[in-house]
Amino acid sequence: MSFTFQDFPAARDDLRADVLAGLAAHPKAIPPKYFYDEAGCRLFDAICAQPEYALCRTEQTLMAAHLPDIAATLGEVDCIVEPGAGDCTKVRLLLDALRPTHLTVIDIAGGPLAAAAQAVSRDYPQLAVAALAMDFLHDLEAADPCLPAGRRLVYYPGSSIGNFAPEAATALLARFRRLAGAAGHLLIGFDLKKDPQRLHAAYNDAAGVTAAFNLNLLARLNRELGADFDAARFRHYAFYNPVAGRIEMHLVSLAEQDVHVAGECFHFALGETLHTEHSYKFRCDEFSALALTAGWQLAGEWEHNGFAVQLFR
Ligand code: AVI
Repeated sequence: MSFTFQDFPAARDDLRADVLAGLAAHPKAIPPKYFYDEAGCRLFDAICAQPEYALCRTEQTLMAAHLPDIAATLGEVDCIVEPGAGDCTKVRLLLDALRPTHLTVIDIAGGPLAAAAQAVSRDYPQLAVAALAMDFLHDLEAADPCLPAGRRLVYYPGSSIGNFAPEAATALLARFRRLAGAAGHLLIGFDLKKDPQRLHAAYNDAAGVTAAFNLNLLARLNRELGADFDAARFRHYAFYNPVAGRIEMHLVSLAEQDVHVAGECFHFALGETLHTEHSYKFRCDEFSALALTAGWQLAGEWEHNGFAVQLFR
């Protein structure tokens, strides 16, 4: 059994600078990666358990059903790399099916990542596990020297790619292409376009968990940047925009108000929005075309109940 942990503090994101720039922009916006403090991670897990938000359950079902076929299409894999691996649950299924010699998991939350990766290492004694604490959006390339040569598989499940605008998504896929190397593959999961009512419901669950997840961002800014947001004066607002093919998530100001963040004052007009997330939905042909522009060739495709997984080489 081998387990290594490497910290890349220089590659960490900068909450203060990003939030101040986002609040000074028009319209105001904060990158969705800042949802995921400890409470945000717990709330996201709770979202995945809501009856309206089927995305995570559907991907699990799809993977379990099609794994033998996915493995057969992939062939031999030496190393699996998972950016944004979180608690390393999803990759376990792949380890069982593909039996690689190496696993590299990457996440910005170093503590939880190290614990999860160590548990994987205990359960798979033949596997060399490396955990890299870094913000891969800043510095994915720093992971390259930590990976063994050979057939690499980049695994990016959960429709996380949908949280990037098309240009940024293409750029990230191109970086995955370089990281995978000439013999490498990409296995990626994404949410499909479907009945807008179903999409709308998924981001407006009856229990209000998605609303709490969205508003938790303000609590995080109050705690970590000494801000004075009053969450009761903002409304969670999420809707499907069929023209852009995305869910848009906002916090709408219910009053004219001033908010102080890290010593700076920001004015919100009544009804002004703080944009917190885009969640793009795709058709299969749309997504493979996007990946093609990033240098990936479609090698396989599996679909289940409004969710898809595509394999690229
Ligand atoms: C992580 N990501 C794929 C989720 C999504 O559906 O875009 C985040 C989320 N936001 C609200 N609900 C879930």
